[in-house]
Amino acid sequence: MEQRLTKLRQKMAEGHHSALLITNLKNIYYLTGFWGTAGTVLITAERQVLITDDRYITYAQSVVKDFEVVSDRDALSVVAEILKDSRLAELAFEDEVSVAYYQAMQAVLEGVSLVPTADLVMGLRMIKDETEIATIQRACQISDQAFLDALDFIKPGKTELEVANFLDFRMREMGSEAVSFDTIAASGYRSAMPHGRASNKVIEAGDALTLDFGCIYNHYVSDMTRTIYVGSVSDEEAEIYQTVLAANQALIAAAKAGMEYREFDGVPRRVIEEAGYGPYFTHGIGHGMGLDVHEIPYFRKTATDQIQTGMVLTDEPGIYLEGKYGVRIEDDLLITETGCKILTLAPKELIVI
Ligand SMILES: [Mn+2]
Repeated sequence: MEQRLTKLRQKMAEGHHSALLITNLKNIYYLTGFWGTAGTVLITAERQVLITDDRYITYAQSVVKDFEVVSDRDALSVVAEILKDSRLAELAFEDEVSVAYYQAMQAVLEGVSLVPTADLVMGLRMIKDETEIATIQRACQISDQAFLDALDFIKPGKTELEVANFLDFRMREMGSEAVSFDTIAASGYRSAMPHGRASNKVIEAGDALTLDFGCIYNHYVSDMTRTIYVGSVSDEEAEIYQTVLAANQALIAAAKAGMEYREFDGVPRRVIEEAGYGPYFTHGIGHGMGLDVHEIPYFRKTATDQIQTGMVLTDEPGIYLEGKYGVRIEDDLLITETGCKILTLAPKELIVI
């Protein structure tokens, strides 16, 4: 954690920021170890202060090591005082704050010039350290096992919600604290909806079933997708499945540090285009993940930034034939110097149950 603070101060210096206000609660957790709903962090060259309230103070004092911890429900007034004492007239802040919060800053921090910043802490969070990787790996193991167990549970006659609840419950039984997002269980024609949240639809023999789910383990997420077939699979569905799988695997074979963002998206997309299904792959290839299930980087077709060692990225190509069915296969990849390591290890061969 100390290293994270040192790196952040370097970035502050590069941007000529003498004081930085952090309000994103996950960024606060990343820097301090404090996890709560009331937290504000101020960092200057000499001081680092976490301001919370009385509900959290005992906990905060026990977990936060390198920060001054203050309890005050009026955090911005505390910030104003510190800036005044330190003779600082400028405050950088995270540009994701609400308009209402910005107006409160203007009112309480009168005379202080407010400088919006983007991705200062998120930029650090993009590269995972060993502890973070081990935690994400555990989250992935839990979702892998839940998927394997669900294969015995899924039968014609069950509803999508029953399957989603099964997955969610199994992941909690194995030590996860929550799901990463509302579990997607989309069967039959609904599998053509990339984000078909579980519904009361009954799963029937002959349905494709796409399950996109993940868990939160010690604050870090997993995010995986598998498509399986109930009872039988048609030739066209099998062809689409093999195409999506080939795209997913082409990226696994090619991904390594130094690859441009546009290639990270382009390599698997070309596999689908060459098979004639280009127009039916309607979303991006993936995203970064960690404390958030969607975090930088994202992959635009023109971006020439390079992926880096220590990024954890999803590889999730899909093909969706509206009104008929769809396929998506999603893995979580750790980028390394020479390639990538697959963190989600649930089977990917075409499964008919
Ligand atoms: Mn995803």
